[in-house]
Amino acid sequence: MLKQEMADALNKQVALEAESSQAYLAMASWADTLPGLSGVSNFFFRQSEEERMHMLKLMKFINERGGYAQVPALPQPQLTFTSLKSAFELFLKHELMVSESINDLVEASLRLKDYATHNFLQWYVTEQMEEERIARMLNEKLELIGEDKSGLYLFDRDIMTAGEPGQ
Ligand code: OFO
Repeated sequence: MLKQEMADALNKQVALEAESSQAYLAMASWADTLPGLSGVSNFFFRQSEEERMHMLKLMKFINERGGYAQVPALPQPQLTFTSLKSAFELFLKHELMVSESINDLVEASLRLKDYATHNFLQWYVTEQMEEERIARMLNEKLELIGEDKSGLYLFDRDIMTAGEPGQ
């Protein structure tokens, strides 16, 4: 049975995953309106779906352990970006923030001696490591490319498979 403090903390994470999904959905739609960036747009649509899956996984866990997973109210995410680089910088910043939040949850689970939640959270720890790696790698690529149009063309093509095994 989940302690109230743990259930509340997990519900905050539900909201954060939902916010992440919305934030990346906004990035996807923004990129979708720009010429030649269908790879970037697809990438963010995919990320948005993944975040929703992370949210659902948490909700199921909370309910299965006797808590009540609450559907959160969401603020409107940022809708436009000054550049592709700024969108990807925000993506990395957001992932780092989510990682910190997961770390706080792990810490709370240990403090409350909730080892089932601690075990459940390991999946999120691993997932965040991978998402941070991808976000960093994409930011580094954009840094290298600068204003080079052919570089951007290749970036958009390569990002189609970013996040898949071996990438
Ligand atoms: Fe939910 O994995 Fe990133 O944020």
